[in-house]
Amino acid sequence: MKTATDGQSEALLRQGAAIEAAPPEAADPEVALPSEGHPADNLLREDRLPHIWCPECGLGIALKAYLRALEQVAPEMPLDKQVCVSGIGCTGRIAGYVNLDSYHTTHGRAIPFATGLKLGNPELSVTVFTGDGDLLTIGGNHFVHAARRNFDINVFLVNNFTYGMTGGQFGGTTPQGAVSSTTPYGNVEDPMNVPALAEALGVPYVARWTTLHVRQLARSLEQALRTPGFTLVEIISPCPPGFGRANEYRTGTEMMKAFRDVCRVDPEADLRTVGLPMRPGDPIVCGDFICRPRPSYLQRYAEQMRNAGVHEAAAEAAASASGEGVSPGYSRRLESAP
Ligand SMILES: Cc1ncc(C[n+]2csc(CCOP(=O)(O)OP(=O)(O)O)c2C)c(N)n1
Ligand code: SF4
Ligand SMILES: [Mg+2]
Repeated sequence: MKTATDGQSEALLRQGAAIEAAPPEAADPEVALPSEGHPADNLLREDRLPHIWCPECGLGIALKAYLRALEQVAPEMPLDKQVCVSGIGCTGRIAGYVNLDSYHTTHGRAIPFATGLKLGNPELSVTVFTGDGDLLTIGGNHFVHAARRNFDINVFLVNNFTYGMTGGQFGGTTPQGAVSSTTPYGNVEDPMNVPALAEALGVPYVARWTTLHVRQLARSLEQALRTPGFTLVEIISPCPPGFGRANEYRTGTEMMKAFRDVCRVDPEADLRTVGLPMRPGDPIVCGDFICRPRPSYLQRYAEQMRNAGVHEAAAEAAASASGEGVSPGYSRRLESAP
């Protein structure tokens, strides 16, 4: 088992420290910027940039991991078949920045929107990029039922323990005792244990990484894109103004250092024990926890239509949509090492 204090994480932090320590360079008007642009330019909507995110927000890392995963699956799953759906929130902005067909819908309703989209055009690969408030607090009911149905969408959840966009109110993943703008004396509620909830609902692919685990996260998002049925990747991410500052992590860097210190990669963990109380020193257990395929909603639907001998076209569409013929080829537990 590799832990988050491995060489890769150390190297990332050293790189960050080197950037901090480097003396500012004087602008040289003779030095032209590279004309080729950024390697991710084709995957971003330049006209929507600069982004709105705060310095040290983890969302840029989450977006980059998503772009990387899209690049990896593109030979088999072309970009014009990839769709990104979001609700409202800082995380929801990802749908607006990524250069795909994308939909920025209402708060808490990304899952019903994505469900309709997939039913309407089963050939699409539909991904919901969502925040903890969006998915689990206002949108909790939709999450539970889409997961229970094993409906064929991917859900990439950025859990920053707060309603970041609206000023740091507490929500369904805010740790007990945490200070927020609406719990100035500390949150009296217990937070949800997201991987355990997903397991209880039978979700076939469940993973959790932090924004420090850049490579593991990108690979996990890629695996989710390749897996038929409902998939859930929880991405633990810093939000300095909404959660960090009031709760021991003054800056995003401090929170990333805390990730380095307390993360434990354990893909075999008992998911009942991986809740995130976030008391100082408490572990954040990460890994590709579940890779346990079962028939998805659309696969079952296709089979039913075939058996009934009706709606052949619908059955074919559902079958192609649900990944039949696009073999995920994964083992039950994915390799977690970088
Ligand atoms: C129906 C509705 N209720 C409330 C809001 C206000 N609102 C917008 S974003 C948001 C919270 C977002 O939190 P989260 O989903 O965790 O995303 P983050 O900003 O943290 O990424 C709220 C309450 C809204 N836009 N619509
Ligand atoms: S409020 Fe939090 S989640 Fe929103 S952009 Fe700022 S750091 Fe990121
Ligand atoms: Mg949030």
